Amino acid sequence: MDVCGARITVFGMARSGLAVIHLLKRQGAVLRASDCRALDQNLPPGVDFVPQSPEALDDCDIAVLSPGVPPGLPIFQEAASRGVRIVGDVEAASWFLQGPILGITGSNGKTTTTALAGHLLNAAGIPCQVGGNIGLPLAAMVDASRPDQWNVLELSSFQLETSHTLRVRIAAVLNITPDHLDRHGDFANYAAAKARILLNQTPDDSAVLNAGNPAAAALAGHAAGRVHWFDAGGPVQSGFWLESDQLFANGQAFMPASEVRLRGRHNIENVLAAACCAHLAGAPLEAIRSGVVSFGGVQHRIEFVRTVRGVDYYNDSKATNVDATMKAIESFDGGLWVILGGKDKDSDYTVLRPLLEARARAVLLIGAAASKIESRLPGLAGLHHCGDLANAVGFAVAHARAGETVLLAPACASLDQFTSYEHRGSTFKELVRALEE
Ligand code: UMA
Repeated sequence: MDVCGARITVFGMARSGLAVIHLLKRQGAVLRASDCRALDQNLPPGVDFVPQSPEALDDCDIAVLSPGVPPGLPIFQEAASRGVRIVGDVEAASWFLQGPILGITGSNGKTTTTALAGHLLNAAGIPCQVGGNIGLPLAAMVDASRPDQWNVLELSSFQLETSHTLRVRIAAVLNITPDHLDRHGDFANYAAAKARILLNQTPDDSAVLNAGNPAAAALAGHAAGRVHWFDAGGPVQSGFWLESDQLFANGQAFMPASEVRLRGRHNIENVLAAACCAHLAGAPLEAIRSGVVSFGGVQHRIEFVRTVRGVDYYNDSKATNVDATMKAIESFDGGLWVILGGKDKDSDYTVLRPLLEARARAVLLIGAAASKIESRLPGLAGLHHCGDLANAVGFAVAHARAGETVLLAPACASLDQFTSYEHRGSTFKELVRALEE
């Protein structure tokens, strides 16, 4: 793609937008930067800043949107009617990326699966770099990309909805459950954004789908590539599965599930998906087994923090939706003090009731969504309004007994009280680390 001389406005000046600015500048584009807030970043010489307004689109050929900038905003509808091409950061970066893409999407588990897939390729000595929604913008990966190196990418619905020519050679869809409905409007739109990971596949490519998740499995009908299944519920026709506590690859047992260090059945699904992707990229089963055994997980995903006076503390700040929170709760047998709340995403909290009744000693509510969550769980025993994380941890310290577990798994976005889920998780860990024995 030749963008030399093209007039491009990049919207959203955080990690992705800035990386796109630097990439496109090197490609000779004429750039403008825009944001809905005041700029607190340094722009490269020759790049002007224009606040997010129709003027930012004057004389513009292409608008590049950072993932957090919704393409449904009126300004972008106007842009489209003016003939401006609207693309996301991943699409723009993909024009210049070398090497094949192994892409992973899903409502939950994609960061763990992406990190593990990269780890498995490393274990097998297969060159790769890892990035995308996991925290490294694709535009920042272009320079290091090579034709013989895999780009292992976590891809979000935000990034996929604005991708048009992106070709994902090995595309995994882990699960599709309601999330980001405030942005996508309804579940059908959200699922359609996820499905775009298969958009430009050819018969030479592979779709890796979760047979146990109906919305993910339904994508088989849209796959132009070969379909490979994974299933934590038993054998599948072609692919990876769990049966009798053994992980199988196309009929061959390759490791016991007990060797997986990550908690929870959902993490068995993540391991099966990552293993299937890595195998398709050329990793032998022995290397996959040793890679799985040496993988200790990623931060903010059911991350063990510390035991204080017999009480275990786990940080699952990445549980930013109801489904992730359910999976986190299911990973423990009971005795839970669950910290819930944050910025609501138009979520249905009523589905949490059976699990909370079965496994939670108490629910500690924080953040803007606290009252809504309470109203959706009327009469649930053990609900306490704590306001913020420090009070929730303080309450748990005062009341939890040895053998119980305090679990931050908020089912909400973090942005009412924190800058990101990472900020929320780090704050939790600091609070817990500061507790006295
Ligand atoms: N902004 C505008 N106009 C708007 C809205 C926002 O200008 O209408 C501006 C904000 O003022 C801010 C900037 O956009 O300056 C923020 O952009 P961004 O949210 O895209 O932030 P990045 O730092 O570039 O992070 C993005 C992803 N963020 C989102 O999708 C919300 C990161 O995923 C990703 O790691 C990073 O790119 C690198 O690829 C985070 C995330 O929460 C982890 N993702 C969601 C999820 O996992 O559920 C999808």
